[in-house]
Amino acid sequence: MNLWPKRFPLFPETASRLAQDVDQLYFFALLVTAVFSLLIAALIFYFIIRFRRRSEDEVGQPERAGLWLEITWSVIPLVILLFMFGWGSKVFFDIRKPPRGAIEYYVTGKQWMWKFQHPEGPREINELHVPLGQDIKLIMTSEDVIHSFYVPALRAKMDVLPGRYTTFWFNAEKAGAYRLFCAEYCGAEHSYMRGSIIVMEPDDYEEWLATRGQTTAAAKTGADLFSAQTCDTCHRSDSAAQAPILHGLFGKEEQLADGSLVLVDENYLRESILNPAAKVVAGYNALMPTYQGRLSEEDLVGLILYIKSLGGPDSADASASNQATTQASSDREE
Ligand SMILES: [Cu+2]
Repeated sequence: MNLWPKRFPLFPETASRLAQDVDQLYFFALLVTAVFSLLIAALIFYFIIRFRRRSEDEVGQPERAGLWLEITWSVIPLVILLFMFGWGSKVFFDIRKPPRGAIEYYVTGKQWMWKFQHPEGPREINELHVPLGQDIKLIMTSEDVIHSFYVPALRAKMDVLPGRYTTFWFNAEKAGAYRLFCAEYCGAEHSYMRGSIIVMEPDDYEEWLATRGQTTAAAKTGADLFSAQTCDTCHRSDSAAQAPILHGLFGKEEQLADGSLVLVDENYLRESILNPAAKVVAGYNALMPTYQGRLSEEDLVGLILYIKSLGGPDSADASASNQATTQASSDREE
């Protein structure tokens, strides 16, 4: 239920339901602040007049507020603030937690541009075309300094950090072009580091994809790189394997040599490629050389996509996860 008008003057557009949620919370906080400010200001004026000094020799008597009055003015604000806290937490977690099955796009920030990698293969700079009404998850990293991915129409932003992946998600409800800004000062041309998110009707998006020359799926590029870098010498599925089998690995919990568990996600894969000795899986020797400085951010994304395409712990058939991106929002729990 949306209690608020669709569009506020002086406000950027709202392109998603989460953006509306943020606005509702924001306006509720504004309303509470305004009501209490006016109430307190009005009472101050009332008391100034009501309890004014009436003669030259009048001496004030100290007043003690009644217990119930004190309890009332403590408990009512407490309830209102806790309500705002609860509501704010709900919106915060909704923003931070991408739904399962969201379509995954990779974003690389760089002084001073945004680079995008579609799961279907196309790459874009400073423009990202996405379909309407789908859960879109962005997996983001930086090639140099800290940037921040900010789309005012989505009312959310996320820092983009070198050396790790952060995520951002949205589900656009309205087709159109929305401005993207870098919201973290990142050097001389920071203010030029902007772009647009172009939300298209699903049919138009398919058409747009078809016009892109490069149609090699990003996972395929990763697979080529995987053999070019001879990763397959050790990561193989027969008995000669010197290294963990990558089929069905993504999303699994692996036991490390020291007995601790690690979730195989993008950040773990990235660390294991660049700094293989950091978290060695139990039962294997630390044989793998580091690929630090030998792979670009795009190469890393390709390799991670390839490993993801080999399936996770729940996929009976490893190749099934290749289709995961196409069913996208169908299995999203609301
Ligand atoms: Cu930046």
